[in-house]
Amino acid sequence: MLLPRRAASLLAAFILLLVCAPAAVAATGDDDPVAEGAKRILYKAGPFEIKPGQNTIELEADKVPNPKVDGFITRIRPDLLRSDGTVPAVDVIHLHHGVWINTSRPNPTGVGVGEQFFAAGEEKTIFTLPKGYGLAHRAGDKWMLNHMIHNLTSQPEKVWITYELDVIPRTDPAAKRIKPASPLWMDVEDGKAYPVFDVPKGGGDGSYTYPDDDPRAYAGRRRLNEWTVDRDGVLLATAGHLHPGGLYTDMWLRRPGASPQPAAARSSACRARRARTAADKRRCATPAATGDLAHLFRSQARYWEPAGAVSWDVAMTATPSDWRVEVHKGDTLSISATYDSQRASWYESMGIMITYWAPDESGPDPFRTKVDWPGKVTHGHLPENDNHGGEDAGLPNAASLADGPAAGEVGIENFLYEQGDLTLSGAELAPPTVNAGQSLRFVNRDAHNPTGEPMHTITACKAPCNQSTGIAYPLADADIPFDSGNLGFGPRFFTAAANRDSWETPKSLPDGTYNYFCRVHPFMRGAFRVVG
Ligand SMILES: [Cu+2]
Repeated sequence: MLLPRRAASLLAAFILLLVCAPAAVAATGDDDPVAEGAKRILYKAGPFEIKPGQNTIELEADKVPNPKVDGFITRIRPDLLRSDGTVPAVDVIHLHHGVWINTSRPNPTGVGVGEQFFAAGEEKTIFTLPKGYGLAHRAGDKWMLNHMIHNLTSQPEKVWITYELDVIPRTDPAAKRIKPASPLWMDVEDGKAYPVFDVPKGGGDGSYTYPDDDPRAYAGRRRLNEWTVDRDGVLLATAGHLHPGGLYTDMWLRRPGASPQPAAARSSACRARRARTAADKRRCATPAATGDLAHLFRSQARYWEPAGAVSWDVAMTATPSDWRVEVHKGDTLSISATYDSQRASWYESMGIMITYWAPDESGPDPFRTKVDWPGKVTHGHLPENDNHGGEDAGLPNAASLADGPAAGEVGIENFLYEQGDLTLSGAELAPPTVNAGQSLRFVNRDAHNPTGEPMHTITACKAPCNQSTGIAYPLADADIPFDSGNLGFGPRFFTAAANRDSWETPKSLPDGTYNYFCRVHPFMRGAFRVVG
């Protein structure tokens, strides 16, 4: 069943690809100096009315202002703001992704409505081009925003997506010294409207690299994580986008017929001024390339989150400001994304690296010179990530509750699981039971309206899964994982929805009490029991 949706969403389904949240590029941070000749200006897209529990992908073509002068953009800092000027807490409302698209220029790496030149999620990477380069902007360029603002509560919200730009007007003398840089959109699921993959708990070898560790990735399709370089040039900057659980993204270059020259790599790398520490010197002994494959950069997730790689309290490293990599026409650029798989499953994960390059320029050859030096995070801990959760919330331990009815079906309505929800009381609190070998069916009745949402999930979490909700709790960390997908409806392609309203528990579950939560609204907690 496909429910009708707004015209804008249909447009969305028809177009685009891509998505989610990255943000790109080079080092420094929130206190970087304004580039010579540049003005730092705050732009606000919106306001966006966010429905209770919203989890939809939207395209906004009208409310996305941009500079009214010709010039160069050298830095972009993204954020989300409420009408009172505060940044919403990430456990209440968060920017799942925003992708900035210049519809006045084509997308160089794939299909789409335009040049996808920037993106951000809650990692809020600050994009700074190396000195001397800028993204060319023309007054009159039309910008569009593909955004997914995720409301983790049942309360409506109103927010703006903001982007602070450093702009050097074409008329400023400094603009004469700026060379144009162009974006390359690199995505492990490039071309998809919702480019996600799942990381199963226990998958891989403690960490799970996509696509390498998924034998079904790209089955029968082109390798979506690759792009064949279409002209000579030099890469200037990149940074990775990951979701919670993500550890790093890698970028590689394959050059047919190339072979590394380790001696040259060693000598040049170890003479390089960055090879100061013992770790750097050890790295000097490692050629940047193996065979015809060169490693270009690893964008590392630095978790400020005390619990580790489990929340949005993270910053990514971006390439050092002097990172340059010469690429040749016919080379293949590729990326991969690596997640922790020991602690939890990570559903609907992403791996994206927005990269900037200067076509027709030259630079260090990665088969001769080591280029994959460590990057630098673009910001520290952000205060919107202060509620980590995981404290006593006064909810019961489902394992100690009496059996509930053998319901057969559990409805979800008004953000409540109707039987066995840990926030209910009396008879409704008791976990519904299902006989071993049978299934319990969940139905999202909240989606039974023309919008098809809010979506809900039934996602296994480790017992007792009854502590307070925050950015790091609960997690999809049960030893026996299961997940319903997003029960609800959206456009056929341009949605996170499973486009069904129900899900049945696996028949293979052994006897016991199972805790679960809603990934979309993690304050929603429930339990059911399999009985022999
Ligand atoms: Cu929900």
